[in-house]
Amino acid sequence: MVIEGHLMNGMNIVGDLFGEGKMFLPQVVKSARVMKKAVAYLLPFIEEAKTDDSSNSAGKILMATVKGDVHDIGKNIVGVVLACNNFEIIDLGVMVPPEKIIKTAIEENVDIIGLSGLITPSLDEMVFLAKELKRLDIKIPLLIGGATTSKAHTAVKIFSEINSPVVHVNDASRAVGVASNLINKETKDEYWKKIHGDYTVFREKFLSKKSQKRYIDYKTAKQNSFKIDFNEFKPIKPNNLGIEIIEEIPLDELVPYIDWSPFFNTWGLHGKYPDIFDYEMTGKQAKELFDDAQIMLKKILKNKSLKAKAIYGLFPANSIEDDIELYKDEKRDKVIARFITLRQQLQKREGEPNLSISDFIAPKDSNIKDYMGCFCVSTGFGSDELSKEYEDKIDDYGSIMVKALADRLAEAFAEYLHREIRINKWGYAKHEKLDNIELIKESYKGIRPAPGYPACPDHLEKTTIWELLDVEKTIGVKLTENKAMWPASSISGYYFGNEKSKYFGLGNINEDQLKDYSKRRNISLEKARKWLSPNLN
Ligand code: B12
Repeated sequence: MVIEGHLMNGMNIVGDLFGEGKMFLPQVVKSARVMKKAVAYLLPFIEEAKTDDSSNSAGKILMATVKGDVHDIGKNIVGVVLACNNFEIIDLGVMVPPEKIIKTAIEENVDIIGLSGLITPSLDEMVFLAKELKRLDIKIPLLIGGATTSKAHTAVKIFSEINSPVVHVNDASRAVGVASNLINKETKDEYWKKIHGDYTVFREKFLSKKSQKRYIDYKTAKQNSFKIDFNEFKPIKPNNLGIEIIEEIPLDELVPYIDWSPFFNTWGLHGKYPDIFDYEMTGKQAKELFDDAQIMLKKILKNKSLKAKAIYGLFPANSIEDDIELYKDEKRDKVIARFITLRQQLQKREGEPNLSISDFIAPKDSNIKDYMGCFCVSTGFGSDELSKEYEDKIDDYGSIMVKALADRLAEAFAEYLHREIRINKWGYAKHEKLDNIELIKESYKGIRPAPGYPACPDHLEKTTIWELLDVEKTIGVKLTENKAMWPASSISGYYFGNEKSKYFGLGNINEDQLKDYSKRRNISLEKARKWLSPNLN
């Protein structure tokens, strides 16, 4: 009675207010904490409540981050929101193989399977699972979510591969409505009919729009490269060539480099820090959340519960067409690594180049000595253990907060190290004087794109960085089979020092570049297609 009549009624109000936009995510997660703690306290006294419990369940939902992916903040948030609304959640965690998802779904007789993923290789894992469900004639609806997913991916790549309903959910506030509609016997057919119609039209439009875009052949794209005058924009030799390991850096050195705006975004509060505190609707919530974060951050710093480690290397380098060769030393006769880049193939307006990041490095035949770097930073050591401590205390708010802060520190570390590189280690911008706001705006010279980002979407490049820097052995950051990094709060990327280098989006490429890429990478065409699938025409 206490649980069903009082606590659940309270949570239902929280759920409704959240759905109506009158309550915000941090408040919902905190309310859920109160509810869960109260239930945990009461259960031993009212054992029979367990049996009553299931009868009141709004439905059983299995949640999992797919194989090879390590991210779970989004999934965990959605899990809490659904649980607040009477859904029973079976959370299988991260890196969950498809066989385990399907086996558990059947054994537990779940109503819905919810999949999450942050990086693009996870998209294919979701398609694979959909195909498996179809092959095994399992008709459990799928919910798709996570930063890299989109309505386009769900409607174009998954929808056609499955016999049961599949819905993309880009926001925790939509999850309850979608799940309820898919489970409720009275609404489910009509709801799916509507989504089915919407996805069918969306898919057709998407495919026809795609075919209207004009692409040029790879050879012509290479001829239309971005041409830097390397005599005018002369490469600067790094002060320290070679590899350096940063075994540990005190976390408080990183705090000034934190970009807080994405932190609010994680918690569903959108806006720029610190202006967000003045927003009429969400300002108060944002401030409360920020204050909670400062308390947690202080604890983390005091107890040293997270460890920050990094490794980077700066090397002599030259480009050969779309490859970048890194050399052992200035003799430049021993290649120690080869980065394989991709080039834009979309037809550009007159005078606009088809970019590749290899354009930012002087070509070998120019005989100009150029340089390049790569790195991996992590602030995630200790994060899983600390968030588990909060989970064990039935505190999802604390557990999610730990991970969100670890991610902020990872970004801050990447920013800190990049600044060190520019000013000291490489030293090409030794007179740079930028404050944190200018750093966030990326007003500095040179770039640090990360494999997976729009200019260089090929996640396989991380394998080259790992081999070159021996990342796993030196600092302990591992790559999963789909090239996600563990611990989750890690970033890896390249350093380009030329002031003409810039960020851009690769867009889609054609079959001719794919074939050339597979040869250069020395992998089968089929494998190349799998890794580059989000960027293929
Ligand atoms: C913060 C962030 C990070 C953090 C980690 C985030 C995390 N722990 O989840 C850090 C800084 C560590 C990071 C690292 C990297 N990142 Co990053 N990152 C982001 C960023 C800016 C925001 C993602 C985020 O946390 N959003 C907030 C959370 C709460 O949202 P969410 O996960 O999407 O979840 C919501 C919904 O999707 C939905 N949802 C989620 N799951 C589910 C499940 C179900 C069933 C349902 C119904 C709903 C649902 O509800 C949630 C709540 O509303 C995005 C860009 C963007 N704007 O999305 C890039 C982005 C995700 N990152 C990207 C990349 C490439 C990387 C790196 C590979 C870069 C690199 N080489 O180092 C690494 C990978 C790290 C690793 N361990 O492997 C790419 C991914 C695309 C791709 N090409 O693969 C993005 C899209 C940036 C980009 N434009 O290229 N990243």
